[in-house]
Amino acid sequence: MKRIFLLLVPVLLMVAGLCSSARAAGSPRPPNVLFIAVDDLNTRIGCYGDPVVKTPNLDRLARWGVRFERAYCQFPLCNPSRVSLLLGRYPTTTDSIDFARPALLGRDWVTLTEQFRASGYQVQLRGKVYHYPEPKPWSAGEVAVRKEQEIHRRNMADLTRWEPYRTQAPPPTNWVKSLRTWANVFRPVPESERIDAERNPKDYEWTADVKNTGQALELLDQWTQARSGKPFFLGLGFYKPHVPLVVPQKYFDLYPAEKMPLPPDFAPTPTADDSVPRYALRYNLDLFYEERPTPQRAKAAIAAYYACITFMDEKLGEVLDALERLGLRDNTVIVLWGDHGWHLGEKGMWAKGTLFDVAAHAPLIIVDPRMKTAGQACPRTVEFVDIYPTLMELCGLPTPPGLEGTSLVPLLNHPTAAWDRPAFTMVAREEWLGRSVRTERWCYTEWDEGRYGAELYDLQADPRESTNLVKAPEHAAVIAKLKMLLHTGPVAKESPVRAATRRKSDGREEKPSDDGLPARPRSPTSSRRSLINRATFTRPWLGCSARYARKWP
Ligand SMILES: [Ca+2]
Repeated sequence: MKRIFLLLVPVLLMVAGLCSSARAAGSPRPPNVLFIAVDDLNTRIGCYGDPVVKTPNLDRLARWGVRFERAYCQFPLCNPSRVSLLLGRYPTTTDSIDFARPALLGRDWVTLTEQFRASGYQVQLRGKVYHYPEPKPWSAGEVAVRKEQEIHRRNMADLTRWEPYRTQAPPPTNWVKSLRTWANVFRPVPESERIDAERNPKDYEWTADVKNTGQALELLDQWTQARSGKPFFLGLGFYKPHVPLVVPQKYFDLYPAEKMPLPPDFAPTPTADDSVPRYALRYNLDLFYEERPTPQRAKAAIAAYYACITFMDEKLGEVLDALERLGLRDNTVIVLWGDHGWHLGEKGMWAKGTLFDVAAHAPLIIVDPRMKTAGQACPRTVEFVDIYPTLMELCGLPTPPGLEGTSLVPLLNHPTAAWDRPAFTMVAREEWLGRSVRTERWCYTEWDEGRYGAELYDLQADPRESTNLVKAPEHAAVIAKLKMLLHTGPVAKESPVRAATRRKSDGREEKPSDDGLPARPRSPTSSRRSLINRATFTRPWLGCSARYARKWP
């Protein structure tokens, strides 16, 4: 009991400090916040220049605020990206690099939503904001947090319950085998399924978006009528366009498959030239698992992704309409982000989990009705860890210690102002990381600190990252500078948990062979982290080009 009290003291002091500072400032009521997360939404959006998609409401939102043209996630996978954003720390700090939730217990980390709650906001979340339900804050006390962690651990241990909204398939008995049944699904909702979905809306992602949007509208109505004087923070997370790419027929009707453009570097399997380290490629899982799509199949999948975006856009429009109808637009800050990018056939890959721009780059739109920059685009390089401190500044709340991003308010005021911060994105392979640093011109990536290769792309001359310049002597100075950013910057450190894993595995690690490639993949271990990372990368011969298949031992 005494320990719990001691743990709570700093939190109580902090909460008291927040309340008193807000009161002392005597400032007008802070703005409301509408915080919109969109699962697996890349920048195939009208206002980002996509010529095919129909996104009138995303485009409307961009006209209300500032659209960040070069925003990067910290990790191109749902859970680690969201954990990083909502804790305001890089994945090397959170140590969340897969589907596991970080251990918040005993750490004085305050999540974004908890910080708003502690600051007197009415906080409600609907849909997928965190990857899992909102974590219990440390201030809830040791017993509550431990109980929540135990439930989470059990859920993770039981892989048949993994992401339960994926009910397109029967309950899997094996996580990898289950991919065969739920992956590769892209089609309109059949009539019979639609009826079932209405009867049991929890089971279907697209109806969950309908339901959650309805609940968000009810909350906005209630808060407006209640006139409590308290600002609100409404988090709304859309599941679409995450797979399965299934929405009603009318959205598919907008996108005739035969008219969909294929990327110039489309290939039936993950493909890159020999200069690209093979770890840069990722085995297709969400779409075209164990399948080599024809151009026709690939176009049909692209049409389905667009259909899902337009479906989501329509739901977004209902919320924006409500803000206008209820007179909330003038005092509501809006942030919309997609949790990472998404391959649609580029380099023969589908979905997420690579460090190429198409997977690391994601949409970010921030609206503050007090600003004079509505409708402008910001060309500077920004990161998702910047969102937390930005919201603190926009709402006049104190920034908790330990945040690793920088407030974007200077860019919201002057979108083309000078800005020299790079963006860091990482991804897990086996039991180590690939790390990228991006500036406005360059992207430099190292795989396991360069042990398994490196890449350099000139994003201005080669936005599709088709030519790896890492061995070009004329770029040695640029590489040295970028290498320094990776090795001395905020993601250089290895988290304590990962460091322990590495020390444990060092004894059995095989030395790279003469060509710098590992002799063979490590033998499977029983750890869940290893299982998931291996599932997303091992057996590449099933998905990679023949060239890569030959290289793999
Ligand atoms: Ca996602």
